[in-house]
Amino acid sequence: MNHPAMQGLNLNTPAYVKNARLIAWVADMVALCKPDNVYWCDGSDAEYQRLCQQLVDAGTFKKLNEAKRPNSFLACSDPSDVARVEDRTYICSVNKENAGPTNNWMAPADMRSTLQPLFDGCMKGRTMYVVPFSMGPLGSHIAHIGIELSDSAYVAVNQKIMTRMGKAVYDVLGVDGDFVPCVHTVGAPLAAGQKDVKWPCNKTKYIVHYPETREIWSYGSGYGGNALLGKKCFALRIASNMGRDEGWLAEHMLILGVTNPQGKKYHVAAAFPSACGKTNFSMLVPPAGFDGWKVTTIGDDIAWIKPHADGKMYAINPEAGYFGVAPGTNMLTNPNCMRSLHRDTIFTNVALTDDGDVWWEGMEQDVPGKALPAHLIDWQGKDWTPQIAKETGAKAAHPNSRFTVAATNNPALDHAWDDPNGVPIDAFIFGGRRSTTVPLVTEARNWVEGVYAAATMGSETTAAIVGQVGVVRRDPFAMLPFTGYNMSDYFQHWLNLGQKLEAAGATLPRIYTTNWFRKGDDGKFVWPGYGENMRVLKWMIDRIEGGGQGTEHITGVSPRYEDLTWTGLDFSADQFETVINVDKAAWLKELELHAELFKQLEYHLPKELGETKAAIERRLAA
Ligand code: SAT
Ligand code: MN
Repeated sequence: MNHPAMQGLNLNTPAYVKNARLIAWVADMVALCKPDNVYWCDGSDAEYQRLCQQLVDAGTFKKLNEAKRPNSFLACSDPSDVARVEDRTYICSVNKENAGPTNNWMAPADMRSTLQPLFDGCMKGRTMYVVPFSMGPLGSHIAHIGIELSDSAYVAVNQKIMTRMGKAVYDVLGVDGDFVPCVHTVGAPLAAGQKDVKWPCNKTKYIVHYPETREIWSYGSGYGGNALLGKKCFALRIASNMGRDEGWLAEHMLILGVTNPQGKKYHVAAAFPSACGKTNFSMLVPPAGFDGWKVTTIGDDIAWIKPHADGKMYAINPEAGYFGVAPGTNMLTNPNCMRSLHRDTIFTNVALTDDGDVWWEGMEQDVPGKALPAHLIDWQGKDWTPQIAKETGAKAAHPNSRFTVAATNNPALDHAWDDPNGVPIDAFIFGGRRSTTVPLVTEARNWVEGVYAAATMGSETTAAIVGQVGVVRRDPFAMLPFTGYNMSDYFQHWLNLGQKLEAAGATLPRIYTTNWFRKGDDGKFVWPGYGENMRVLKWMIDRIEGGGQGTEHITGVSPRYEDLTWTGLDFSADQFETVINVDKAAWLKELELHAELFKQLEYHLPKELGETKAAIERRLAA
């Protein structure tokens, strides 16, 4: 073997790293990727500052105006590398059936021989960063450790914010602890003397998961979920496999706490597809008329949920920061988020103002009549003026532009956000983005009906994925791109877990579906959304407490106009009808789409789902 020792490259392994499997794996990866240097991240603030400065010197980062946005940076990516690449994402399980029809699959041996020549020498001229991280509070029985090897300093600094990253991970790992190996390269080796570009990446991209051996290999992209491997790759695709094997859930869900004026607290976990407002919902500010209500954030994107001995399901946020969508975020839509971004933030693909601050579309929507900035540098480094935007439609910020910020910056952070035991979940919400058909909110009458609703959820695509925006597709549990095994087996796992807990006498969390996105005849959203979603949240809590009323229909129970609290909002019964009504003709069409999905997922599809569909059809026909 072409070992690094034989090439004369020192691994520089720090004395505090004692895990034999880790050291051997790093040596193997160094031999394969052939970096010029190996750097073991310790996660210290000094290291963060040093790496950020290095990124500034390399032109990847621009330091923002220290007076306006202290300790913050802007990175602008290559225009070809701006979002997750679902068509390049693979689940390489031993058997094709285990990846299922919703995942790209290649036999592990074939994928390994495809990747081998790509990774061979892929880090030449670069430094390999060894990034130790814990998904979940360090040492929590729900948490897991990952080690990411990356040739991107951008990844290292983002991981410092997004995860519990640093030296302390090695104390938990010990000499023989387990970790998920994650290898990442931008796929842009440098020849001797070759000048680097600001955002190295490769046209060829592979985001690869080996579920049985719990490995992640990512090639060619430096962006978001393609490169920050703790997030979608580990915390969802690999962790969903762990959860299935070990009896827990890895979900694409925010987690929030909501406290009523009497001081009683509830916890809700809510799944929405990427870029559909999870961050906003997790930081919700109750509107006028909701004095004494408080919403606090535990997580904004991912939940790991385990049943405990008391029969309740407890959730932790495996992440430690938010990688949220910038456009549309403002003091009206999400004031807590805007306050989080005041300092210590990495922005990616937003626009730069002439005074060294950031801007994005929808940032100042809250100030009526406020003029647009007269001049900006857009995310591609070009001049932007309102005139240019008018003439060409050019966006100053990319629609999938992001901020990376620590959870601890969030003024609405829940005091239990870091609790190793997690928080007990009272309700699950599944929200699609649909301009028609699906009502504002529906409560499932039981667990199976809830699983059916989540499994058949549809949503219009957003800029978070490379491809066409606004296309309705089935997105079961908002997990279509993230379930790391056969989708029907995943449905079965949900059913089994519910059944097991119910049989043990537990009260299961209620399951709701929501749709904030219905449009009127004028093509505009009817429901005001954002803080006003509190009205829906309160109805759910009323239902949990046994007082909330509603009306039964084909897929569950929805509120009537009089069942929601309207104080402080001018929203008519007619408008409510537009967002809540269940149209028979539309649902007949909708059920055809469910049938299509079930046909695709036929292999191992739980029979309960077919039965639930038949029951809906009977109610429709009645
Ligand atoms: O790019 S990420 O995967 O981190 C964001 C998302 O698509 O939700
Ligand atoms: Mn997400």
